[in-house]
Amino acid sequence: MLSASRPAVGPDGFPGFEAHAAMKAIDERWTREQIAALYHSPVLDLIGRAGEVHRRHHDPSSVQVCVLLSVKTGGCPEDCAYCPQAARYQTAVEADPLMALDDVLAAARNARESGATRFCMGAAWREVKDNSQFDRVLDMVRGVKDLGLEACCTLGMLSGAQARRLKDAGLDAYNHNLDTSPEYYGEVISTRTYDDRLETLQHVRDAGITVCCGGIVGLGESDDDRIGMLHTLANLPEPPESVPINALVAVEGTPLAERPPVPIWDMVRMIATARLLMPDAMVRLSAGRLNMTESDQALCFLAGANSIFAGDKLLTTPNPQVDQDARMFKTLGLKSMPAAIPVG
Ligand code: SAM
Ligand code: DTB
Ligand code: SF4
Repeated sequence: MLSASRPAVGPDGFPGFEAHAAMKAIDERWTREQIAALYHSPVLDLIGRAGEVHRRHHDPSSVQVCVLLSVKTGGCPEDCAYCPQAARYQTAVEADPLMALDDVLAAARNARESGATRFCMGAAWREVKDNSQFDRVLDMVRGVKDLGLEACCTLGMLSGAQARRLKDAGLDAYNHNLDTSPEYYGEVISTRTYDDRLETLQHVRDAGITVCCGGIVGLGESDDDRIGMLHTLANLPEPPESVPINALVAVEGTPLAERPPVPIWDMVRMIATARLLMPDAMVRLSAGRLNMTESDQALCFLAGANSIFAGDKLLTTPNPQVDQDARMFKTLGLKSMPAAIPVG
């Protein structure tokens, strides 16, 4: 089923993968063993190889700037252990109902003026319901598209029909993260399953919306769990166009509040391995940049990251200031990428 798009050999320049690749089952583009070999290779070598692949598939000086907006905040019935928006944890996040259309479009206009080309709207929902709130989100998508921005939503689980309505409204991308490996998922979330996530991803794909799917480093998962998540992503029937790699933002009141910060080398290994497995994807250095120095982030760009979320807030947690990112772009010689998806 997947053999058509399966590469005959491993990542360009990695010797010793040919025989292994030829022996693999046809429904698997990448084996866990291959991914583990990449992930565990000496880190400078891994960065170098990923950088080569990055340069072959993308302009390495171009970084897409995305802006997030929480259009419906907090009060979520799910129990994701990392999330400050889950109603069951006592966090500083205050629940807010679905924003008014005009306020969302004003934020999108600001995002465009600050140089962003992709606008991502998040809602703290378990799933989308067919009601007037969904109708309003569809209007938000139409409005964001009219501004010439790529439009992305992350709203929880979706049916096939809901995905088609989002597509008809002009949605470019849907973010729905797998977060971790299938084995570790139950340690982090109990109110839905990995298969629920995969089902929504399939609805998104079937509707012709591009898939944005990644995960979080620092949940207490093992290297094997990180490899397991990348294995799932790289072997989806079609790999995601967009892969956000988040470092956990440990928020007081959540069960993961005391998790130690993620070592930068773990982020680098995840990003570089994702880049090698999914050469054409946008690999997004997502949550957690506030704890990273400029040089930490430079390592992530060298390893193949080519997008960030900008603006002083992610969904509910702080993010570097816009002028700080502007200085970083100048120092590193990076430029803001035009919209990757044709707009208008
Ligand atoms: N409710 C929807 C859902 O879960 O799909 C959409 C919003 S949810 C906040 C979007 C993603 O943000 C999650 O899948 C998770 O990967 C990421 N996220 C949430 N809290 C985070 C945290 N504290 N640190 C890092 N990433 C986080
Ligand atoms: C993704 O993978 N990371 C973004 C976006 N997709 C929606 C969200 C990060 C949220 C971090 C915690 C917060 O600010 O609430
Ligand atoms: Fe709800 Fe999404 Fe947070 Fe989970 S990650 S608690 S589904 S808002």
